[in-house]
Amino acid sequence: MTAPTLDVHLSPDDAGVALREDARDGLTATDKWLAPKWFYDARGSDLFEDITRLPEYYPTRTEKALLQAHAGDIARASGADTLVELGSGSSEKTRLLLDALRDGGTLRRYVPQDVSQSALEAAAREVAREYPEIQVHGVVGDFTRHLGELPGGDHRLLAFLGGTLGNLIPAERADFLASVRATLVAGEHLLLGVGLVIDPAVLVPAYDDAAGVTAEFNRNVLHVLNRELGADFEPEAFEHVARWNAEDEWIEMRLRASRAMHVRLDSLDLEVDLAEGEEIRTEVSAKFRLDGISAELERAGLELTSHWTDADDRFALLLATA
Ligand code: AVJ
Repeated sequence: MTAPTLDVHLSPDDAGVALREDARDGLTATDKWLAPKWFYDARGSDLFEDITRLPEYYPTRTEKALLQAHAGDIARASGADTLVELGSGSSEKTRLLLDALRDGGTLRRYVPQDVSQSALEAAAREVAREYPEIQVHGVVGDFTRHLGELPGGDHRLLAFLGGTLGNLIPAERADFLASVRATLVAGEHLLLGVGLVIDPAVLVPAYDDAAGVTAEFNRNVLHVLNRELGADFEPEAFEHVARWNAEDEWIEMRLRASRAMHVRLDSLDLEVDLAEGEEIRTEVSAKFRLDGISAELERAGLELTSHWTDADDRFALLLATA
């Protein structure tokens, strides 16, 4: 086995700078917001792992079953020598794709990309150990900014799984897909995992589970601000809200102030007032229709070549080519 190589495009301070900017923009806006990427400190990542095992949260297990059933088809259709995984985390899903590409005889390299250097190093080392015959090349970066820095290759498969595309609002999504198109050379592939528009009676509980894990995950962003920005939010004084926005076809997670509050963020030298009942939007998780996402891909210069959905049409894997 060769030791993984690592490219670092984020300095340790980049995240801090971005968090300060986001927190100031979001908390001084008329409709307050915080970006979902700030959920994921160590505790938030653990809580998300717990979410993926909740009975109500179908996306992770549905996507995994789709990959189990179709990784071979994806490997054949892409013929990829390199699997690039955007926002790689730790996932078992990686193995399903790596195994299929290895069995297909094309796999030479795995390129995990993530914002968290520590998570990436651990994941890269583990894959290098399990797949001694391939090269592992980690990239510490942000998928909205550093796609252009990904290592090139003859035949890459870019995987963006888990429904994370849904965290981008439509304008960000168009930018992201355009930068994917700009990164890929003709014949390379993009694999997307996206949640589909389904009955809100199934969808909403996936974001508002009975055990309250998602509520705790949502409030975790306030713990992050307290620690990183010297803020004095009282997370327990915020109620978790998960709402289906039928017009935009996305789930919105919000934190609702249970009473009027005055919050101080020392590192920003910022004071924020919240009225009783005022909400901070902490996440959008867009759901898709096949014709809509196919048109979005086409507008970005990508062609949807295959798709697979589960029996209940809750989730889809989409394979597109440049
Ligand atoms: C990791 C962005 C795909 O939107 O379903 C889970 C995050 N938020 N429960 C999603 C999440 C609330 C998740 N993604």
